[in-house]
Parts: sequence; C-alpha cells; structure tokens
Amino acid sequence: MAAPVLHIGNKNYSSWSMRPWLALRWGGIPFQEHVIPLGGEGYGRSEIKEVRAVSPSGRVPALHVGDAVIHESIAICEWAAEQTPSLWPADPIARAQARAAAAEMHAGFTAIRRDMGCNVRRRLDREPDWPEDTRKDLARLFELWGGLRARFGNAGGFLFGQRTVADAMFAPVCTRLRTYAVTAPETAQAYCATIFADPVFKEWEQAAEAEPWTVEQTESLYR
Ligand SMILES: N[C@@H](CCC(=O)N[C@@H](CS)C(=O)NCC(=O)O)C(=O)O
Repeated sequence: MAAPVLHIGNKNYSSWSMRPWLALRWGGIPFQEHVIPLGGEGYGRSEIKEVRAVSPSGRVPALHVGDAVIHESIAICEWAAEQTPSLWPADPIARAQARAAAAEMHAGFTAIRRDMGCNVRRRLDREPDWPEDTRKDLARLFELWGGLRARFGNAGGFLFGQRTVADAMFAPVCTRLRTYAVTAPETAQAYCATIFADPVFKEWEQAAEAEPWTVEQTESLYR
C-alpha cells in the first residue's frame, strides 16, 4: 500500500497540523505531506475548496490511509500510536494521564487559542494584557505541565520523560508562549526549551520560517 498522506495547513499558522505531523515523525512512520495554504476564500468557515476536497470536515489535518480518511488531530495521533506504541507512556497510569493531558489540550485552553493565534515565526516585544479567562488558562497550563514534570522529570525533559503524543499536542503552545512573550515559570520555560531543541520540531520550525504565505486574519492580531 502507498504511504499515508497527511494533508496539513501552512506550517507557520496551523497548530493542529503540527501535532500529528510531530507524532508521525516521532513514531518513525513513513508518510507524504501535502500543504494547503490556509486563508482566503472560505477560511474560518471550513469552506476552503482545497481542504474540502481532502477532508470532509473542511479542516486540516486529515490523514489518508488507503481509501480511508482520518480527520481530527487527536485521532491521527492515536493512529500513529497504534503503529508505534511508545508514543504513549508504557505504564498504564502514566498512559491514562498522558491521554488526559492530550484530551484537555484538544478540547480546552480555548482562551489561549482565541488570543494567541499560532504564528511560529513571529515574536512580540511585550506580553499583551490578557483577559481574565486567558490568564486562567495560562495558570492551568503551568499547573498541568508543572505537575507532570515534577512526577516524570527524572525520565527526561518531555512531559512524561520521553516524547509522547502529549508533547505533540502541547508543542504548538510552546511556540505561542514564545510568540506572545508570555511570562512563564521556570519549569515551563525548561519544557519549552526541550521542545525547541527537538530535531523534528526544528524541521517544522525551519519550514514555517521559509513559507512564502501570510494569513491576514492572523497577522492582523498584531496591529
Ligand atoms: N478539531 C480539529 C481542528 C482543526 C482545525 O481547526 N484546523 C484549522 C487549521 S489549524 C482549519 O482547517 N481551518 C480551516 C478553516 O477555518 O476554514 C483537529 O483537532 O484537527
């Protein structure tokens, strides 16, 4: 069977695309990638024509495996972990906690997602004044990361020691903290430094920096 094809958005802007891309790469799973530049007609309404052609939800990422389409970043990460089980921690309790962290990211942190649009290559000089719900999301994020690092820190620099799907889910958040100059506790800074030093993450970051497209809807956040 031909290699699966991962359809993704622009690497600079599409945080949901980064997640399964990292999981597939970390899992050593061969795949082809197909980048669809987001923005323009239909964007924000799940109506971009090129996206609809590959993803029935009108959103990327979408993984094509044979004649099947798997949409939703978390489901693609789960599929990756079925090929490469070490993408979840081996211990059943740690594995459940990693799934909880990944699920919390997938379903939550809505104020962070609203106020800190993903823009891998962008850096603000000064942290904006966040509304209360965003500050609450940040506090919860740091609490979650801090607790996991305290419990699993001896095993390595990632949330559960070694790279797991939970890290794939949170890697784009590290870039957001960097973009928006967010004041973060030392444990969070150290965790983000681990993500930024990861060679696979760096590959994504370099590609994001080199992309020719800009998405006006996201860039206008800075004016
Ligand atoms: N819940 C979805 C979210 C996917 C998503 O929102 N993708 C954005 C790009 S990061 C998208 O395709 N947007 C197209 C649009 O807004 O029209 C997942 O986890 O995969």
